[in-house]
Amino acid sequence: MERCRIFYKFSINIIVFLCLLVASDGQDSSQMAPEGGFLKREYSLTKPYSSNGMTMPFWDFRDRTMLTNNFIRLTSNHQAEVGSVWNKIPLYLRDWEMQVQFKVHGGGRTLGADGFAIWYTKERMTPGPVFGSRDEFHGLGVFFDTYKNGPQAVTFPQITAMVGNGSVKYDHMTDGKSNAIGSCLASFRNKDYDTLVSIKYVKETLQIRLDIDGLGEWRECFSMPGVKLPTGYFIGMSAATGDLADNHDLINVKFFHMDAGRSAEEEAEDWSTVLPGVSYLKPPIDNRDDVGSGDFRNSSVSGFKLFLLVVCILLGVGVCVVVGVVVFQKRQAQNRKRFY
Ligand code: MAN
Ligand code: CA
Repeated sequence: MERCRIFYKFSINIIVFLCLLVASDGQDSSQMAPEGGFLKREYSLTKPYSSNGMTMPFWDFRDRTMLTNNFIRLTSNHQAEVGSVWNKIPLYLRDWEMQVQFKVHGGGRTLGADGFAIWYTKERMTPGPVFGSRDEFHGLGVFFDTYKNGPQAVTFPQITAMVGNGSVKYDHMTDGKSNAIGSCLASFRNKDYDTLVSIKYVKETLQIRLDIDGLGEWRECFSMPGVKLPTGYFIGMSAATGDLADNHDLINVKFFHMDAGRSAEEEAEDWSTVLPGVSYLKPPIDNRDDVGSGDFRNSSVSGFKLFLLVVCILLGVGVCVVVGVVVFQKRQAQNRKRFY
């Protein structure tokens, strides 16, 4: 009996602990600084963005971009607009992570356009046809594409990344499908909670993660090794509308220098002359993305949660069985007493 009671108490404690762990696991981890990351203020963009409403210390902006106290609006919900913000200081860090909180919203419940882009490019402040910025760029473009221009059978919005070497064109009519190095389906329009993206570039691996489901934790969009991006390029964001429109708002940008544990020799290497490119190219986007072929499923956080849930259920069943057996034995004993 005593052993049963101890087991019962122990199990209850474990269940409560695991349930608390499941409930609290990863809470708002997306809003915390990444491990090994050092915030760089000169590449970040946080409130108050401007002391005079006209200028920002480390950033330029142009076209329809509007500064307010609470957000930076790249385009408003009107047709044929472009806008952009560009950091002023060339970035000489090899390993970094950028976390951007954004809000894309508009009157169209299911349709808005065209999206926005986050850039790390040689060129800056040049408007053009790629989400409000110039084509044939050198460097990285990450596109938050809300409108399907192409005929492919994929669901939108899609997040797509492309590395340009100055001569590759972004193909608007196929939503950049042919030159994408990775993509995923991402429903981020008209959310009433915070929506964030993390772009992490450490040891030549580009990883894109999202927090767009109101869970406060990162989920991987895709990861691609062998991405070559030189130092000395600029960070920027741009957006565009067409016949359809959306408000494309930036809430903040937090930029971290990441400690990649590089050797002194590596640190001394000159990466400013490296040509932008990708050493291993996946086949272009195919329709498997549409049925969620695992872009979001290999999240280790959900795997861990599932494990905890199974442990909880097993322990719960165990406790029920033990309690059942004890009650049964007690009744048997009482019955026996009644007979004698
Ligand atoms: C028009 C064009 C396109 C744009 C759509 C949606 O068809 O401006 O380039 O993608 O509107 O805005
Ligand atoms: Ca598009």
